[in-house]
Amino acid sequence: MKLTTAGESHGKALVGIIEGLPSNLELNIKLINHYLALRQSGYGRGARQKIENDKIEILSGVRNKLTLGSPLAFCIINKDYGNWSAYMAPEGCDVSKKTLTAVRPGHADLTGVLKYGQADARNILERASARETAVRVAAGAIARQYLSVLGVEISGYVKSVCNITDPNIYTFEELSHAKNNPLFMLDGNAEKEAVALLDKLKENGDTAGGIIEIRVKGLKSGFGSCMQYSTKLDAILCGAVMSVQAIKGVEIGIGFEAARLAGSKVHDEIYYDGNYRRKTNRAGGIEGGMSNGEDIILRAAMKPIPTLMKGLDTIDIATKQSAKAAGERSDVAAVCAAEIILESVVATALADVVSQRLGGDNMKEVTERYFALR
Ligand code: EPS
Repeated sequence: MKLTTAGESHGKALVGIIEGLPSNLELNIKLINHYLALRQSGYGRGARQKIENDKIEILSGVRNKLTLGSPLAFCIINKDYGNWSAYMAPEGCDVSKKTLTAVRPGHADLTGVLKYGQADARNILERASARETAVRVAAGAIARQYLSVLGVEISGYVKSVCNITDPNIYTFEELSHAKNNPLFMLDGNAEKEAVALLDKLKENGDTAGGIIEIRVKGLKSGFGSCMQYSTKLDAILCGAVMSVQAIKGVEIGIGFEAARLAGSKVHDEIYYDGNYRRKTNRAGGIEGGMSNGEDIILRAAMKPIPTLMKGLDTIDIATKQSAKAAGERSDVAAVCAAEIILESVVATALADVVSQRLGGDNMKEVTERYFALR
């Protein structure tokens, strides 16, 4: 199951093509739109989200709610294109009106213009923008529906915003409450502090990142492989997570903490009660590059958004003079969006791993093969 995305942030539309979906997967389109709306929500989002009302339009691969086994093509229309067609239209437009030359530290702007031979960083940022993640959320919502038939569920929450951290550990079921809260956090006190911090940062024209925890429940053991480096489940999931804009670190299970502890405090001891079980889950559900049947636990660090309203010191590439980086408009924090995006990319990567092991041209074959596994 492979996803290809296309689209510029202020172009006509974002586009996705998913290949490798089996036939007869029943899709709930409302659910896809629900996740798209969640991606747009959360405290700290900017003015763009008031313009957009992201909805999937399926163009091929589905008939009467059922997948056909053919490539599933879809688009999400950019409503803001109405305001940008004069500067973005492929048919011809005035590109001089919306140039960005005061390149933003931390964004793709400078390296992108040098690599692609551009004089205007807009030709870079339009594609590098995190708006592209709307496609990944829509695809993830489809992948989730495939996994859900197999009893595999994905959830998560925001663990930290900037330096404010929720120290608690939650059950998978408790995570479902997170999305009712303004910052998708579960600890009310931490969230209140985080909201106040974001308000202060906004006043100062600054931005914040955070830590997001994602969990997968119900995946049987043996997905991913120890036989070839490129097929290791942890490598695949970390790669998917790191491909999301602004993600700078990923850990699985106790992650970096494992480096500071003795082996006896790290590895999960095994017992047997009719099934093989582990006393703890510090490995985060993956051993030897394979799922071990425990919940997969993954945390990702998101850096602060690099578009700061107050502007950082930079160079204007048109004049080579010192300048303040372009402000545009910006989110103060997009940790809630990132939480939904990370659930989505994990779903898509996992659906690919599952479908590679099971094969199956239709959902009947897929489910029979999955439930026949030990
Ligand atoms: C985003 C849309 C963008 C930004 C943000 C993500 O909208 P605009 O550029 O029109 O304000 O809000 O993009 C970035 C953080 C970025 O660095 O490009 C979205 O829909 O998620």
